[in-house]
Amino acid sequence: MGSEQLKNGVAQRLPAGRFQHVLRVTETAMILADRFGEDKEKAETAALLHDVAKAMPKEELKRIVVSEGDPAGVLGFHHELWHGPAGAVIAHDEFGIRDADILAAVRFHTTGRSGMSRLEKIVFIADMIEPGRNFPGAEQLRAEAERSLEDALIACSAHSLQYLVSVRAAIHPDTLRCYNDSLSQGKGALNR
Ligand code: DGI
Ligand code: FE
Ligand code: FE
Repeated sequence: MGSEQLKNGVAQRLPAGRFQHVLRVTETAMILADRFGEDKEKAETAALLHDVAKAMPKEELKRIVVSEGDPAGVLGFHHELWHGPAGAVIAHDEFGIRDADILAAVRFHTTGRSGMSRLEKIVFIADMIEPGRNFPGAEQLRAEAERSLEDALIACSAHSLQYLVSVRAAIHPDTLRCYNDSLSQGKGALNR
């Protein structure tokens, strides 16, 4: 499937505003791929598909996650965590994606995880820093991503964790593992 065909398929599954977010994430992911030596085409495909399941009804997402045995254990957490794993299934079954790294980048884009590949980091970070994101602190995250993928991961992961704690959201183990693992790879750890 070419990238135009992929774009059309994703556009059909998403409301216009969400599709625009996907296009901005894709552009950002391709810039990061260029900057940090990742395959641009893989970054494009993974970013185009990262939110492919975002508009599906909760019951449908749950059905897909249950059908594959919920390997990451997301069903006990907020339903926002279901569209990544479900999206990976859609990417495989409906879009014919067989590249394990692309499928992992879609699957883990919301929580992150320990031992993320370069492609997984790129999609995770691009999702947070795309130009439409204007939460306080977004500029700082963009600045980190100019220099180092590892330090950007620490900054994005820490920011997301702080936000989740501030709203008293339950933290998925992969969200926490992503943060802890990012500290061991970057220079931004405070060593406590
Ligand atoms: O799909 P997007 O809106 O583009 O972004 P996303 O998939 O990164 O995040 C969706 C939401 O999931 C966001 O509001 C933050 C939330 N989230 C991320 N990790 C966790 C989480 N929510 C809970 N409860 N626990 C987590 O560990
Ligand atoms: Fe998402
Ligand atoms: Fe997204």
